[in-house]
Amino acid sequence: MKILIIDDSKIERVIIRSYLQHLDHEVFDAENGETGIAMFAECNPDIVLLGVVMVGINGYQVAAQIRDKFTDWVPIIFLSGKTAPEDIMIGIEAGGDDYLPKPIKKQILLAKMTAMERIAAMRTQLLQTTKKLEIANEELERLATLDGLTGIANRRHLDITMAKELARAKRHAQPLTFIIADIDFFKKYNDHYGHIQGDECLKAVASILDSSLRRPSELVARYGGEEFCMLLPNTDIKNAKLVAEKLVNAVRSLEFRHEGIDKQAIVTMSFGVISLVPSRDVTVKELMLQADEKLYQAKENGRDQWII
Ligand code: GH3
Ligand code: MG
Ligand code: MG
Ligand code: MG
Repeated sequence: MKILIIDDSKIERVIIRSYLQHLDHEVFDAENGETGIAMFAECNPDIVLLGVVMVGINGYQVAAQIRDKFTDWVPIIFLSGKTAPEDIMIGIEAGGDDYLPKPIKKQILLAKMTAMERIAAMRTQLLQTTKKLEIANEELERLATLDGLTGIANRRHLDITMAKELARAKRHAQPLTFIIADIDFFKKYNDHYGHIQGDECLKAVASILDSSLRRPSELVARYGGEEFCMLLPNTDIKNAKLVAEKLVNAVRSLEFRHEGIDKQAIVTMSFGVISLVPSRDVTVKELMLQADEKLYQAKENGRDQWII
């Protein structure tokens, strides 16, 4: 342990040093409060042994300043000839952890130091555990935003982001584009290839949609089943059309065979697109319904296309 002794009596400092001498401690000492505080910052002690009556600032003030300036807790034990109950009270209230009357008995000092060391070790362990929990919590929070199968954003994250982005678009009177996409004839795909391969297809589709929209503000989420949503802040109709065309082609470019339809067929997707500068009364639900309506039209119109 690193031990800092702050006491203006040289004899006292020498005596305490002698008590600690044969133990494996590194001992620093200061002859007044000001030097003691400076030394505290410098040597980063594990424990402070602090006199009370000193020239300049007294021990109570030293303890209070240490507690005030340094957030990390270090045990402080007062060593003082002032032993009235109120002295002890003041010392503890100032930030001390224990209070030993002078003349100091070696065994008592060492025993009290051991107790403080134990508390400090428990505290360190607790801080480490807290840190680990914080990291684990962050990871859990991140995982809670992801879809288990495809690894892209999930419905929950989509709902939260949509509410936020809709509010932002309203606030800044900016355009917002929202897209719902649905794989064409996916039931037939599952029927033909089985659900395991169906899942592979979902992963590939999610991945190509996700990598087609790379701006940090753009969100691709799995809405559920074989339906995906895309949210593009600050994107107007003109750009929305370009994006939709790009997405239709991106899914085609996977060239995922779909013999459940016919020998030459590949997996395609239909997209319902809406783009608007939202007025104050527009809701997330309305955006969803409108995009869904466009998606329905794309399906009716022969699939493998976008409708805005
Ligand atoms: P349409 O072109 O009209 O969209 O036809 P569709 O067959 O794709 O539409 P429908 O909604 O009837 O079928 C969706 C299918 O998606 C049914 C379901 O078995 C499948 N599906 C939903 N979630 C999953 C999943 O997580 N994994 C797999 N493999 N299939 C899924
Ligand atoms: Mg569907
Ligand atoms: Mg469907
Ligand atoms: Mg479908």
